[in-house]
Amino acid sequence: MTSVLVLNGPNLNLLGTRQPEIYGKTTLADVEAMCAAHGQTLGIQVTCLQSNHEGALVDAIQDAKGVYDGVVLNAGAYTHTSIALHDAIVGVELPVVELHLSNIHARETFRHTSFIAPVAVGMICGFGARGYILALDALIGHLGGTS
Ligand code: CA2
Repeated sequence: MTSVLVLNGPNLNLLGTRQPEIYGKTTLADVEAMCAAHGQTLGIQVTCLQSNHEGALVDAIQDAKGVYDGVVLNAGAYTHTSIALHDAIVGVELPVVELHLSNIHARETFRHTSFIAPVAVGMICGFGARGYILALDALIGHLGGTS
């Protein structure tokens, strides 16, 4: 069975608690439940992880090799800073779909740069929590599935 890791980075555990005008009212638990339910619809296994720590995210990407077929990654603010995450993605040679709740290109200029984008299959941003569903569909389509 196709297996996908949905990996969320720093502060995304706060989803739904603050800044709903930017990130919506959906909690991380809601997002993870949505991903699991959509995985069932697609007939794939979805595992969700979140960490506030860059090294733990690097470990999760490295550990994904041989376990998962691809990764949906919302690296949070590390998107804009982390060469380590960029290198980890290159290192594992797994397809990664970059995902952001907000439209990072319509926000502060420091959010316009992504160290993930050059090594991702593609990016989905600006569609809120629904973006996770779109990202799963995009990843399964990329892997040769039906979506
Ligand atoms: O739009 C996204 O998904 C982001 O990855 C979210 C990051 C931000 O640094 C990126 O530029 C874009 C921030 C996640 C913080 O989430 C919070 C949610 C509620 C309250 C406080 C933070």
